[in-house]
Amino acid sequence: MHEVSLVAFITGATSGIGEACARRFAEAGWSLVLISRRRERLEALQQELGEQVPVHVAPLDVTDHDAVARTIEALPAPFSAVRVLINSAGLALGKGPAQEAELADWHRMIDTNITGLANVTRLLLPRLIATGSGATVINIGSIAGHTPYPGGHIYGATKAFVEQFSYNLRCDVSAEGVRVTDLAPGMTESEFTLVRMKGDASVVDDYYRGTQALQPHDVAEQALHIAELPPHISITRLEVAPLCQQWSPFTVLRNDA
Ligand code: NDP
Ligand code: 8X3
Repeated sequence: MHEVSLVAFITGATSGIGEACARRFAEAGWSLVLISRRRERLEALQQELGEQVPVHVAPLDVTDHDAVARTIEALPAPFSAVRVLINSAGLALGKGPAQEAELADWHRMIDTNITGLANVTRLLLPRLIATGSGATVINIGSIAGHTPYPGGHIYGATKAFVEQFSYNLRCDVSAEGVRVTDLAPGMTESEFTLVRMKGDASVVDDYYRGTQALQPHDVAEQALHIAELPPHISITRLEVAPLCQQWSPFTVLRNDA
């Protein structure tokens, strides 16, 4: 096995932005701890990236506090000095208006994007603080946390949580040498839309049609840049969107239509 170097702990590592971060950090020589629910994908990644760097994988659901605690507690010694945490596990469910949304979908977004992120962050903080200078938490927020849009309801609100939590966390841990960033992407082509549309691939093709959306590796490049900055530089929030994605003008509802 290769010698364990800087360790990046990445959630949501089996797809999209998290997977791209795993690949990009491995390319840059970082050792990896990879977290997600789908065991086969994690093991395939371990086999592939393990050719380059040491990789430890743990299949788990970030909403399961006890499983997260057990996994962090049981990290093999070489992987326990974590320098970077990337919280990428997350999802949106549904695109219809709030009044037609499934309440169960709202709960799942809150559980994953808020509770799951809080579980991993709180339980890993002692390790990041022990690493000290240069340690970094990169929370994958979203432009949806800042900019409202129809159908964004709970999803956007969970990402507003990610933004504010990142700022508040920074207040507490910067004296310990730990940096915190809200890395907020716009439209990124991944399994995100397939998950949001509950497996309806026809909607996915239509959504990305005629666009040049961000690719997960575009976001991973930003994450690596943030992690490898000199320890005195802290990017508080970085919003990155494809050029093709634009704000809307205000919509005015008229009663004479
Ligand atoms: P993907 O659907 O491609 O990836 C999501 C990842 O999260 C998967 O690896 C999935 O793995 C994991 N995951 C989901 N739920 C859980 C859970 N309960 N426990 C552990 N892992 C979980 O989407 P993206 O890569 O695009 O999304 C990553 C993050 O980026 C999300 O937080 C999303 O909100 C955010 N984002 C995405 C944008 C986009 O347009 N794609 C834009 C802005 C932000 P598994 O199923 O194996 O558990
Ligand atoms: C996902 C980005 O634009 O689909 O966070 O809401 S968007």
